[in-house]
Amino acid sequence: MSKTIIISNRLPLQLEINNDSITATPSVGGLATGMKSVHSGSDSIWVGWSGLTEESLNTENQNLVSESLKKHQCLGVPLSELEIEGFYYGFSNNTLWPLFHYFMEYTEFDKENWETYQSVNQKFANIVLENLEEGDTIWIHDYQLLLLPEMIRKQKPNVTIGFFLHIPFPSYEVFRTIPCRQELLKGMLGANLIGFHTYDYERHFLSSVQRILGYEINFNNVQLDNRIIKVDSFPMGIDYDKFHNAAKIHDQKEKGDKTEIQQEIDKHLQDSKQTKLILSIDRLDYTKGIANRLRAFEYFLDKYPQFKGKARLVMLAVPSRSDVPQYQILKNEIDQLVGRINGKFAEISWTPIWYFYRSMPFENLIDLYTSSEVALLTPIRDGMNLVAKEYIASRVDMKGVLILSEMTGASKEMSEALIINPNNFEEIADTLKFALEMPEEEQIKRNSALQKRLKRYDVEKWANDFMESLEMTKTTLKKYSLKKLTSSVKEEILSRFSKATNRILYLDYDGTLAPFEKIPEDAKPTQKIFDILDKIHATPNTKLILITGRDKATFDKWFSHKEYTLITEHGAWLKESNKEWELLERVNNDWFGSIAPVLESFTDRTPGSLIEEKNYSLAWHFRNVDPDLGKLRAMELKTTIQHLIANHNLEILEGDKVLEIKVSGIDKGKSACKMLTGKEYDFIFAIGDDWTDEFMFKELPSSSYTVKVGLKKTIAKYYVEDTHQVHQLLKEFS
Ligand code: GDG
Repeated sequence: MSKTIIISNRLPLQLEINNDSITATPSVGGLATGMKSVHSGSDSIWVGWSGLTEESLNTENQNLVSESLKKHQCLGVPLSELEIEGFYYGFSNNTLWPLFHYFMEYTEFDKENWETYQSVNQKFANIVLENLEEGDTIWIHDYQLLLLPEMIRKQKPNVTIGFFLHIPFPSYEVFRTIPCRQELLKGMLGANLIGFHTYDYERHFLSSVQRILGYEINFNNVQLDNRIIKVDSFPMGIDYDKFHNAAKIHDQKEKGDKTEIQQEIDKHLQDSKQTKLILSIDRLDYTKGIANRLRAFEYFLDKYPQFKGKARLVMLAVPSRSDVPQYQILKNEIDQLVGRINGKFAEISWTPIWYFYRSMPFENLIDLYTSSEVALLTPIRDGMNLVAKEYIASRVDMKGVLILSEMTGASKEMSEALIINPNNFEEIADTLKFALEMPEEEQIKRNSALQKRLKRYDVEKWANDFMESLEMTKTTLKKYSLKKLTSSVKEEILSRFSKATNRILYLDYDGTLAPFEKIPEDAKPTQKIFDILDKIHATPNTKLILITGRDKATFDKWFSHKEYTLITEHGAWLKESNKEWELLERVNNDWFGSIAPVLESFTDRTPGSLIEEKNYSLAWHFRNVDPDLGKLRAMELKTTIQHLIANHNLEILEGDKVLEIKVSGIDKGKSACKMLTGKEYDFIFAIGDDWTDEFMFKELPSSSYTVKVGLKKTIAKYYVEDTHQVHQLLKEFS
């Protein structure tokens, strides 16, 4: 039976060794809860690190750990202290975490850590591969495992892999600074589906893929030669019912059943009934903007002194990654700030900040959520921020005001909250005042809309949506695999070829016989290409035609010493074996004078673009232009030229990163068909990669074998992946 393999850095369990026994407690975090619907029954395993290093376990313990993990359908990836140091603290948290959160000044690139990151990802891959069976689906989580999708795909090309990034994906300008940018992107692109929390992260990722790897993007799909990768946003939700129901129970508790913290809070509120609580909860992390929040609170008390004694900041900072130096520095900074602000404002009956540096049990979290009139969450950057959602879900009476940083993923969905810029103290202070004074009806109105959305798109819905989307990628693949030139189709074509008495083959050049180069002149035919073509040409009763959009002069230079038939400029020129060039169509170029200046002005304004002047057409190439600018300018150019060409008998042909203006009525389809007159061919074959080759596929007789290079939309009967596969196929013809 096929299963789902979930993979994350840490397993969703807390292990504890007591003498010779191990206790495993399931984690209660958002991810573990969300994946419950996916990780249930016997058809799923979860692969990850147990949290115990190899050094902390003897052989006996190791077996106990494995057994205990197995009971929870988990599989451990054993990691040593050194590996945790380089992979987790090093590359994941000292390089990727700060970079992806725009803290470039904290980003260190250490070659050894990068090597450990690669080898640990490979370790994960090996364990997954050992346990992978036909039909299994894989879901990989987060920034610690960016290389894993590709590592698995290399060994199992057809497996279905989903990848979800829980943190932001930074803009291209930031991402490009990391030396191993190509490896990271390629690693992620091993997946079939890549998910982010927001559309912004999605478009940043796509922009990096396009600019760094030069891959084609179609809407939200990355187009590779042999695969299409879907990229989409899935804003992660919370276990709404868990928080809402816990808050309901909390509100009904008798005094004696209340937690110690709640009793303390109640006591303080009784003493100072007018004091409102402003809540702040985060892991202690520089991305969460805790220090700024404290400074902004100080600014608020200075600006609006009437709130002294009337508002209190309750700040829970959960210890995190305390082995990383930046976190130790931050801890000291916060300790000092809290001390200074409390010292500055404290009165006998009131201290402005209650500060907890620890992790609290779930029921205390509910105490804080339900007791605080305001939640002040001001991350500098945050992938999503689940605390914001949990606060709203816990407000059973629908009162309470959420102030949320616009730099969180959650702010994109929670527009009824008060959205602030975490760097603007003026705005934070004014918003705090506004929140503390907000009428209850308005609070209820805002929160009811928020709650409705959080309840509907909860974490289970999120996980199921992702899995459904991943499932759908299989259908897309199937659609393409129907046209794939399989070995049986290949055999059929070859057998028809050898049995035929009169054969004709049309071969496109750029992107088909030769891969694209930055400068068109660099795509010269290699000896390998000549060898393949020579052999086909030497086969009796076989007409070999190279058919191209290129200009006559280039093909003349490259191929006139051979006897192949050449058709250039989409069919304007023909050169039969051992004959002179002849004009196939009556064309002129007296229109160049009115169109060329327009193309020149576009070239001047578009770095990287170039004009190619052919005998009877003008081509504007934008392969080396910034991809977005290229598309934009091409659109602009089309519109500008449209009314100019109306006066001449011209048309615009859109090729792969090129716009060509030429006399209308000339295309590869028409010229290919002309070559069929006067002779009966019982084997017709055409191959090409580009939009202009579609004319050929369309016009040639339906019995022809038509083949597209690359997984693009086509009317050809079959496709092959790349020029390498073209060569393989053509070699077999000879
Ligand atoms: C990463 C991304 C993204 C906090 N203190 C205690 C406690 N918590 C729980 C909260 C919440 C979770 O921890 C924190 O989640 P966040 O989303 O706020 O932040 P990260 O840990 O940084 O998570 C983030 C998330 O992944 C999911 O994709 O939203 O942007 O950085 O659930 O309730 N839980 C308990 N005691 C505490 O003291 N029990």
